[in-house]
Amino acid sequence: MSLSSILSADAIDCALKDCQAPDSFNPKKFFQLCGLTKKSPQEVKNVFNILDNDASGFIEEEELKFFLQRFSAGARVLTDKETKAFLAAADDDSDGKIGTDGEPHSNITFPSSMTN
Ligand SMILES: [Ca+2]
Repeated sequence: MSLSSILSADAIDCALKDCQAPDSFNPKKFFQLCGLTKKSPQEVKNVFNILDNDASGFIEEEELKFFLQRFSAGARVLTDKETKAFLAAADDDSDGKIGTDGEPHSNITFPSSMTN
């Protein structure tokens, strides 16, 4: 499965164009622009699984850095500042990675605060 089978190419394009400049990335706005906020919990989880490149059940800082490139190979990498801000916004329990601790693996996804 790829992100383009879940999200429309136009929406991905629009979301990537909005954050072309370094340090302009805003995860919540990106999720809105790429259409993720309108997707079902299962579809959001599918996106999470694609971004979790090593299938660890979490999105770690290293995976987050290449977040935009998972949407389009030609996109830039996130700056350290953006990566840390993204992590801080999505990491509910401050363990340095995205995903919910203590939940069954099947429930791990983005916190709803990011996708609503
Ligand atoms: Ca991972």
